[in-house]
Amino acid sequence: MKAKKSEELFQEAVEYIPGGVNSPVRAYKAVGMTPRFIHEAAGPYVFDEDGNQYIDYIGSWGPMILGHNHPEVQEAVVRACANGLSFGADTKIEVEMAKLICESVPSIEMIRMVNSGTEAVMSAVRAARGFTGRSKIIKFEGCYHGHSDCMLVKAGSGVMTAGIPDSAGVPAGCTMDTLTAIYNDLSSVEQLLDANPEQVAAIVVEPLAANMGVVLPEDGFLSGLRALCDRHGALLIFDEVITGFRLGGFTGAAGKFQVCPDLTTYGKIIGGGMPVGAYGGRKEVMEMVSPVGPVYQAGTLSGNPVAMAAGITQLTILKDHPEIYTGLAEKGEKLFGGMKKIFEQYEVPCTVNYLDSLGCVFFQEGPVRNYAQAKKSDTAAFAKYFAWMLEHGYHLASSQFEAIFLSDAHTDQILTDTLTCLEDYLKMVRR
Ligand code: KE4
Repeated sequence: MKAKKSEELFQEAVEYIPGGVNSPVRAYKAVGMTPRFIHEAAGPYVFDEDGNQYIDYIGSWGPMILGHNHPEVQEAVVRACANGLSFGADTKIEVEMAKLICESVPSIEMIRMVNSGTEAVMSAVRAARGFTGRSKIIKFEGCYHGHSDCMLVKAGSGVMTAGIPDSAGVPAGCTMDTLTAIYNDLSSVEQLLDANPEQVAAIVVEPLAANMGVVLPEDGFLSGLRALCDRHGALLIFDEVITGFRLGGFTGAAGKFQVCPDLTTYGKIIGGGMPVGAYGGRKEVMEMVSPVGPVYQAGTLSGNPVAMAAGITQLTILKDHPEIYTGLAEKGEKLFGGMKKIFEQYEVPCTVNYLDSLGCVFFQEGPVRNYAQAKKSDTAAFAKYFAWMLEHGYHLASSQFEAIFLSDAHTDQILTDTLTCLEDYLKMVRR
């Protein structure tokens, strides 16, 4: 596929934007290729500036669960624009959005809109610290919760090690209260809690990890975190920026795994493709937040009416059509289960982790149940597979440590064709 216009645009982009991208993962650095500049999208397709069509398995990193440019979402945005783009004042639609989520998700009694997942997690952590009066938080190696300073922590080692910044520009003081545990390892969490008695405000976890590739919570892990939080007086924060309103249905991972967090963060799907994040949970915690309580948090475009129109339309479609979720689970089984079989058939060492519409291919024997194991993957082999799939019209996340996002728009034929393309790749590699 020719990529002349993308190459020209990328050359210009790097002159004006760091790395030529507004978010690092888009730079294709992990695969050493020129990123494709997307001109438009519809349903399961994206089209680049050179006119190439791709089946899209990124879906804007999760928001496009109904497929791109869903007509009802687009119409709602156009209608909202006609009334004005932003008022910086209360609007009816913000109340409708908050009510929809609070009435649908058992653990959410109150919710505050923000503009990104990063902002949602940053604010939820602040609310938890304000509510408990404690400073420390526990996160997990390999989990990503946005780029707020306290979350940019090098994978910790040892129980007593204070968090070490994992980015330049983050002072040690910002991460010294961030402790790092091992995903699916409750004893690593218990050690940190015991070593920091009555100091941990919250445990922040991706209830299904999707930023080290996809790693599923093992039986008892999430319920174990719930029990540890109750025993130690810490809050449990589910970062559902990816899993929210995707995994297992409208009530997300909390519903799927039947574990009730104290706070939940959202992003992506609740914006329908527009910049929206949110955090919510127990009323007594959320009422710590300004202007009711002493925890400050604000945002010029929070609850923006156009963004709310996109988000509430998408959420309403999902709520009114639960069959979409059974369909997504079936699509996931067909695609990821099919990939698993093909890799086994061609005796290529791969581990396919998946649940419902989220999955990924680790180029290694496996199993992959935490970050240390995920890091053993053959990223060079991933890059070759990525390049083949892109060349043959499949737009995948350009990193071994990201997810494949399925949408309602991915048809059975598209999944069959994707599996055929994978098989053709393995035949070529094996020759
Ligand atoms: P944003 O600030 O990018 O809206 O959300 C941050 C965030 C928080 N929590 C979880 C679990 C997330 O996955 C994310 C962001 N996800 C990445 C995809 N791995 C966004 C893609 C990007 O960084 O461009």
